[in-house]
Amino acid sequence: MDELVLWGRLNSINVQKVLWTLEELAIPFQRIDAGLHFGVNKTPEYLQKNPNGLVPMIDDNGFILWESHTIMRYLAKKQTTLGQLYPNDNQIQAKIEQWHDWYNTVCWPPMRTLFWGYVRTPEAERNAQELESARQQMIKVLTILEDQLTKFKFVACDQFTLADIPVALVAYRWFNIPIERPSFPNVERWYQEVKKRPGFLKYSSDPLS
Ligand SMILES: N[C@@H](CCC(=O)N[C@@H](CS)C(=O)NCC(=O)O)C(=O)O
Repeated sequence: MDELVLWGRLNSINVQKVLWTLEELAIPFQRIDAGLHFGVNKTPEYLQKNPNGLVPMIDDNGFILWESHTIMRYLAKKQTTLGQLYPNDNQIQAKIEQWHDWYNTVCWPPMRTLFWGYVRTPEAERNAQELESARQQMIKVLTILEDQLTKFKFVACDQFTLADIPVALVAYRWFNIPIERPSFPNVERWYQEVKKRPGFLKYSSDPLS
């Protein structure tokens, strides 16, 4: 059986979600750098597999899959002996999917603005008003997360699951950009916990780029 192939650069949040999941599940894989200055993702060969021209994408023995959260869930379902990340319980799985959708629609958009503004835009070109509005929006996002983490130890339930990974990668960005941050004690308590996971340490502890 061929080793799973992952396309994507190491500094992409969506690629990091998949890398962290692969680490948790101890799945062997090879990675091909793709995206931004690496190119690859806009070539006709790549676009034939993923017409969006985005990373990550995987090839699991000829089975092509894109969309980071879908890839994470696919990988977790493959490793049935290690089912803790995506427990075989319809309601817990639905909660995990709910937080994945929430990440896409509510959580990431303002964080993306802050990330691109502070990390990938020269200071002189930053739009202060847009950045402040995104910071305010992120405070609302974190208020929702704080409320959830007051009731549960982790994002979806009382155990670490696939719901924690994308949100922890957002938290890493939030805590590492030069902005004023109000205190969210339960988010901070949870973040200290998820930061210890080997997948976080291996793939998400480099300076933001
Ligand atoms: N919804 C997609 C979004 C994928 C996406 O936006 N990927 C970005 C990197 S984080 C990308 O490919 N950007 C173009 C590039 O890197 O060249 C997912 O979750 O996988």
